[in-house]
Amino acid sequence: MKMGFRWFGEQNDPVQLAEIRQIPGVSQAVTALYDVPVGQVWPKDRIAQLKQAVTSAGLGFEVIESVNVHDDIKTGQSGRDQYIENYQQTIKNLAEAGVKVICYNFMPVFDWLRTDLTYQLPDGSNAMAYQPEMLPDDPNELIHQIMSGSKGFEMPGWEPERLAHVQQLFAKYRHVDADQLRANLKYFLDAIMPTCEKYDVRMAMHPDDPPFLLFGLPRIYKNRDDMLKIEQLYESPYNAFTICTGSLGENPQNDVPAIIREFVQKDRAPFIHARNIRFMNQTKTAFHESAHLSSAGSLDMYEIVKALADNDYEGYLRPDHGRNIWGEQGRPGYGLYDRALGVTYLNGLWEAIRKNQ
Ligand code: CS2
Ligand code: MN
Repeated sequence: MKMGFRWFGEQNDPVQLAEIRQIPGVSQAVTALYDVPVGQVWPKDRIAQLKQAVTSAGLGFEVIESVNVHDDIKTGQSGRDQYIENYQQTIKNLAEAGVKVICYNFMPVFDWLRTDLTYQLPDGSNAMAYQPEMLPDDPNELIHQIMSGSKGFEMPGWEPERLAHVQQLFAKYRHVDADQLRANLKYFLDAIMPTCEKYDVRMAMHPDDPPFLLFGLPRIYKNRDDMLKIEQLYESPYNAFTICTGSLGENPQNDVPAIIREFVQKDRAPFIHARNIRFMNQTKTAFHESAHLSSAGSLDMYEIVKALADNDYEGYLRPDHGRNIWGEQGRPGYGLYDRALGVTYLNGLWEAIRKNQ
């Protein structure tokens, strides 16, 4: 297992690479060029600069999260071929810099969704939460709340400049159901997989978060069945998954350790996001994120790490969202402290399980 830590870059991340370097057992920075517009080629010189920053801090530059996929590709618009060509070029450029895994997602319109980014836990820390009753039925209402600032936060994919065009975006998806979205994914995979195979870069798709239907938009990576369908679109170890324990775990039907076992055994899981969540109601439809410990949430992190250790997992793993603790401000879910505690706990589980094998 190779432990990574997400870093949002010099401009955007209050966490420094030098700090990440001091977390015991972290060998990789998981990062991206955040200012290249979606759909454009990532320039070689910018990749080289980023790599230089990461490697000179003593960390590896082998996992990118994310190279986002343009909505024209997801919706199958006529402009998609150009965007796909750009994506192929980005894969080549990243491969030349030694990148082995690219995390991406195929979520329509926006990335993850929460109803609160600073939900207060009993111990005084803050975490992100999702309570469906706080969500308006009409996405326009939520968009309005976010744009007017009354919600007080932004989420990836919900940036004001994007929301300005969000009506058009929703309109583009009006005729895209789950089968069509999968067909568009197949078109994309058919085009990029030969490049991935040639340059030895594995694509690792991130689950939909939360893993259930929202605002009538199609969602195609919610559970094991979805994964089997995606796998069949292009049979190759390069067509692979990011298994995000928190995202999949938000649906109590998902047996996360079993999913990990199956897909690690098949060599389709080069990247794992480890995170815990706690259900907040009887029906398990609401949750907040929690510290990584099993006892802090609803997921059994021991079983999750065991599923990896039992299968001699050699891929990459990073702690996913943590809480904001010890007065740390900054990016919700991505503070230094709680994720660092998560790393230490996960490494402890790993060592104990391995020594007992
Ligand atoms: C991440 C995702 O911040 C997060 O929760 O796990 O947003 C992830 O980076 C993207 O969906 C992957 O493309
Ligand atoms: Mn994740």
